[in-house]
Amino acid sequence: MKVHGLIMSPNVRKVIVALNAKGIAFTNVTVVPGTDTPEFLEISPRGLIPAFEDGDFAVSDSAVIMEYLEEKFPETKLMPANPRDRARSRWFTEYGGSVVFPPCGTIFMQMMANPYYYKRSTDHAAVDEAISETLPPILAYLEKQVPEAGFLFGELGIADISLLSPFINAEYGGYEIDAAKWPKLAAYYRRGKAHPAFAAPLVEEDKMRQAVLAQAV
Ligand SMILES: N[C@@H](CCC(=O)N[C@@H](CS)C(=O)NCC(=O)O)C(=O)O
Repeated sequence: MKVHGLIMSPNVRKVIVALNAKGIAFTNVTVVPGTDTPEFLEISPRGLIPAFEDGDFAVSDSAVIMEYLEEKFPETKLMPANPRDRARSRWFTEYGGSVVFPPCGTIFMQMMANPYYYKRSTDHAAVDEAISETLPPILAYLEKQVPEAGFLFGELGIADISLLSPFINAEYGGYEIDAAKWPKLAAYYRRGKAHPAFAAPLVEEDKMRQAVLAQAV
């Protein structure tokens, strides 16, 4: 099995964490965002990372890939069993991808990728908007949803992975969930990052991050 993409991308990380949580071996093929070669577009028609290959089968989109993994490898469950919980799991997965990811992605792009990797200037107004306007209502909503202990449906699952992953990129951009305002969410985030399925890729990412930061000097 192959995961195409850059491990530091929040959407690529989601797939890698899901594979780790299920104990499935895979190879990460490095593909940088924006790759539009005919070979890559064949497996990811929108040109977005991640793309995924399982033998002669290929599919893209992190949520689609994670659900494929859930159906193909049901032994370690990353989704709850009953229909209502499954619907809620999909809701949080969607919310993580379409609502949490954009502002977190902006902070990461502007505060880390642009200055240190692309050597472009930072749009501080976009960062301020993400932090002061976009994120607070999202965090207030999530504060009411996440549990005091454990994860949304007990063990770490696709929904948690999808909500947590973008915040790691925001943290790379210097953002921290304010534990005074959103204590349950801040603790949930810390728990998620410490989960073994997240911890392993984060070690790799740290090496990559240090390399990017060093190049900038
Ligand atoms: N819904 C997609 C979103 C994927 C996505 O936005 N990937 C970004 C990197 S995190 C990307 O490839 N960006 C490159 C571009 O926009 O050209 C998923 O969950 O896989």
